[in-house]
Amino acid sequence: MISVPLLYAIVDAACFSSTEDLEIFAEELVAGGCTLLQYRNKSGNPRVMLEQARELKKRVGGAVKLIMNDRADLCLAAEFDGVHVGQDDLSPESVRRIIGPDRWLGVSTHKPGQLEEADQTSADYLAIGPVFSTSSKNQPDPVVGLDGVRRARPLTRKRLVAIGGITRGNAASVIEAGADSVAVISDLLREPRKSAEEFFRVLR
Ligand code: 3NM
Repeated sequence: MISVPLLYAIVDAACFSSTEDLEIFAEELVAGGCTLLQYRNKSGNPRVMLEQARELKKRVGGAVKLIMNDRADLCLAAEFDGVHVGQDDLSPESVRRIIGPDRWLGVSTHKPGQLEEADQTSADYLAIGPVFSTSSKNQPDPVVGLDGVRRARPLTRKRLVAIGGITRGNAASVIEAGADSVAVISDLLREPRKSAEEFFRVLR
């Protein structure tokens, strides 16, 4: 069983105007105590993605686990520690065949049926969301609320990561509802180090 930290920080390339800014953000998160980062780039230019991922690996790879969103091939190419896939990406088992038994595999789910299905795979952790409304994702699924987290908890023994609209203000309630970890984009952007520290303070 993997051990996920309480805060799962997502570095979304769409939020930065340069690779340098993205790297500085990642370094600040690490300084704030983050030990798990996901690199997300929905614009999907694979060359840019690999370049940024390699830079991240160089700058913070020694200190944190790095998860590649969507792309198993780029996970291997950048020597990341895992892959996170959604419902429309390669299936968890296809990704597992590519990344091998040791790298982490996470799967996004948005309703109980998807969670139960993903629970039958070799995924290491399952994400459930959006818990609250979010502006960081195009066409998000319907909000599941804290009740959605409570309902998800008994459906899997895998690590449960909640995502979507989670802030320092509501994170504790999400963990209380049964999540093992909260995944966050927006509420880390403005002051990454301070925000990460505050997340850990309220979640402890
Ligand atoms: N996935 P923020 S919600 C990337 O429901 C993502 O699966 C979601 O960003 C899901 O912390 C989401 O800014 C956006 O709300 C999370």
